[in-house]
Amino acid sequence: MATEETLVLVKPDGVARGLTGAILARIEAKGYSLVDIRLVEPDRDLLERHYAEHEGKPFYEPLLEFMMSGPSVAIRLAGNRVIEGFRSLAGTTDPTTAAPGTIRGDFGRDWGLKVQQNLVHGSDSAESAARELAIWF
Ligand code: DAT
Ligand code: MG
Repeated sequence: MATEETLVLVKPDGVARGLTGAILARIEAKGYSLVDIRLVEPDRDLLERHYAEHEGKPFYEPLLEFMMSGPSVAIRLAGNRVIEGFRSLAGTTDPTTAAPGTIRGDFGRDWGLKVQQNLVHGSDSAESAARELAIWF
């Protein structure tokens, strides 16, 4: 049993579209535990730290602008292999090709935008989770 914690974000598109409850319902139905939850309006400094690995990529500036366009719901989530498990629930990055049954596959839209408005973030490793949780909480 490998109980872990991960950072989940319901991003500004998810909050603005009123999908926070639907996304939380899937997380709870899976059996993961909400350890902490808060509404955050991140500033540029926070987002530069969160997305440091993407600095310089073509979608970096649009990504930061999008993430500053409204509040996100930040969740400290715990569970057995939750890091991998939540990313599986979320689906692949591009909502156009994310599998049906996943959050991004079921709710994500293809607007042909410069940045993927794909509803959620989930940490991609134990190292990322520890780093990101310290940034958002
Ligand atoms: P993920 O959120 O699936 O971990 P990521 O870490 O590679 O994906 O990228 C962070 C975010 O940046 C992602 O959720 C949406 C945006 N993004 C990534 N790749 C992109 C691309 N090729 N075009 C537009 N936006 C992109
Ligand atoms: Mg990522």
